[in-house]
Amino acid sequence: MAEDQVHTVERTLVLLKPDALVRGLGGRIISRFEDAALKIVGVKMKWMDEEFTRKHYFDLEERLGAEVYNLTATFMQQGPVIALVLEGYDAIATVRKIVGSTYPNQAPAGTIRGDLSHMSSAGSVAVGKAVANLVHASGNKEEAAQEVELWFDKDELHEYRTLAEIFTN
Ligand code: IDP
Repeated sequence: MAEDQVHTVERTLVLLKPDALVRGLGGRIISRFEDAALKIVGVKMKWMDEEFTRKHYFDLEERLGAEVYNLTATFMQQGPVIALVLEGYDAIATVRKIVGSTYPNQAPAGTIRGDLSHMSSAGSVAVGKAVANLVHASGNKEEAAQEVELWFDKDELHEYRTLAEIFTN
């Protein structure tokens, strides 16, 4: 079997950003992950502060500049977020596919960002607003490991079998 056909069970971090919660979209967004057989193994609600935001987006300023970092940090601290650890086959790439690309106007229909973002969410440095794209999802294996560790203690992550796992094992 070619390496790219080997599917492994992974864990990834998802944040429902403040815009998702104020719009009452939490349940619908979580359902999309559950529909794709991603299992919730950790969940918490948190109000991010400056120090924690810096830890979470530790490389954003270097990647996209101070203005994008500052807009994003302010946006993320406007309200609480829900953090989830999702587990499943190829969870990191699967979640990114379900979430869609960063800029809502470029995210395809069928993705969370493509379907549920408002036009007014298309922020930019020019208009002085962060891109309000509802969800954060770890970008790769290294980021997923770092982010899960940042957000959750080991005893906050849970092991159990879904009905599908019980029937197939
Ligand atoms: P991602 O969330 O799709 O992985 P990143 O490049 O890691 O995208 O950017 C982190 C977050 O910063 C984005 O989700 C978005 O909320 C915000 N952001 C990214 N680029 C811009 C921009 O050009 N203007 C304003 N906010 C931005």
